[in-house]
Amino acid sequence: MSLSRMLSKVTLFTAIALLSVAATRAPTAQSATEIQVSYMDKKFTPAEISAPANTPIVVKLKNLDANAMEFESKTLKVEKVVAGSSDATINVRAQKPGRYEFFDEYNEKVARGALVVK
Ligand SMILES: [Cu+2]
Repeated sequence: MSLSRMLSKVTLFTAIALLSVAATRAPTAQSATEIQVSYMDKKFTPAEISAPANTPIVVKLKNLDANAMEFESKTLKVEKVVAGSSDATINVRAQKPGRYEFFDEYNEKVARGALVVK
């Protein structure tokens, strides 16, 4: 195949890939599920939260503790430092059904919770 033919194939392939990305993102216009969680004394309340599958999730986190904490989840791919006595909004992408653990990275062993997506 000539180089120019190859390049046009690559361009076409890229265009198709971009279009399919746009197509899969479009239905995400559905409204997000908002969940309130508070944090104090190395505990999340509630420690287990749930959300419907395939819907973006917004975690409204209230750090009631005087110390900063870091909300983190490896499986949800989020992390956010939240100053003491302040609020934060954590945007989580739409997820498949499953159980996703989160924790305060500063107190990872004890300060843990989970998001159950059904
Ligand atoms: Cu971290």
